[in-house]
Amino acid sequence: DLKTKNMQAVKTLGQFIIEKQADFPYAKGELSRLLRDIGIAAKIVNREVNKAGLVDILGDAGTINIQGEGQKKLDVYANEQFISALRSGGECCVVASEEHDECVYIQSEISKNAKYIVAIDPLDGSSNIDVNVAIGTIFSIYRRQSLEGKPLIGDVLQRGRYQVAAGYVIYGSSTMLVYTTGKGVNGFTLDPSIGEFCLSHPDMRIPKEGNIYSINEGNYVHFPQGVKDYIKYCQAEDSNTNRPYTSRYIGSMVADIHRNLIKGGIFLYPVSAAYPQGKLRLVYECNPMAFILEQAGGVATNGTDRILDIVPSHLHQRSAIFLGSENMVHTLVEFLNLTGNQT
Ligand code: P6P
Repeated sequence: DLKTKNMQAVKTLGQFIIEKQADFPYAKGELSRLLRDIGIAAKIVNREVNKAGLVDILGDAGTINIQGEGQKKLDVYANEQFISALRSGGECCVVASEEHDECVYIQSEISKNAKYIVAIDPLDGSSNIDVNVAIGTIFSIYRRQSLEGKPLIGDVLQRGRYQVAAGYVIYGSSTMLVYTTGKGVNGFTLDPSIGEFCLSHPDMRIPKEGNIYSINEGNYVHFPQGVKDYIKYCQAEDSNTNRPYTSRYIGSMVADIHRNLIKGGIFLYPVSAAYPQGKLRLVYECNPMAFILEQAGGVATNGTDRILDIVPSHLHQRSAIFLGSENMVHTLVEFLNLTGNQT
């Protein structure tokens, strides 16, 4: 019957991770356990995000993070949850978090020689918490290069192309976890009735064409000329190329990119007067999102280079980013090349 059929159709994140472990012949289960630990922390954070309006977890924690931004209690809480899950899971030897100036080294007996490194933005878009807009967690996983002992900063500042896995959680109308281990992208929706992320979006692919462009047009006057020209291109009438496009901008990176991944589109955060290097962080925002979008058939660039090829020089460095449907990003790059001034 339908109920049995539905029960059969449900595949939890845990079952999926174990099933896909077979994709990696030498896997001994460390990455599987690491992904499971992240999934568990995401469920705990989700519980607090969902009641943020009800308990005194809104408003400022009275502390300031490296970005000089007032920390909302929820992003401090999320940071603590993910780091403690990684600490107790024993598969991660160092965490680079948006909420910490320096790396957090996990030097317990079980973790100090662990194989993996995690870079994470525990709660991105936290300025949206108080207005009930979807927010997200973004994570990126590398294999350590140094052999043992305290990890080196070079273990953390690896090019995005060396990511072993990357994913995000979007705490929206439903809570989803979307991740890749380099063999495609899969999306899981949290079923609160069983407390499990269940496979809901297998093998996600971004449409090559799209008609959504996402950019904060309030910064228009400061954009490079090529970006201005591309925005006018998006707004021009041309039925042959399905223009004018639709403008959609939530102001929460995970939400904007998740929508474009499903519907097709381009997300743009160019340099601006306020952010001459771009606003979004290379290590724990741009690289994981670029890995996911490429794995879904999309493109991610800073205007001149593939995001995943950029050599990071410091933990919190920023980058311009243009990512999404292949044909849209390619058209944007043509506009940037026409004017010669990249980003
Ligand atoms: P702006 C949220 O603060 C964030 O870090 C990203 O989630 C989002 O894409 C971007 O900043 C929005 O920035 O300048 O448009 O408000």
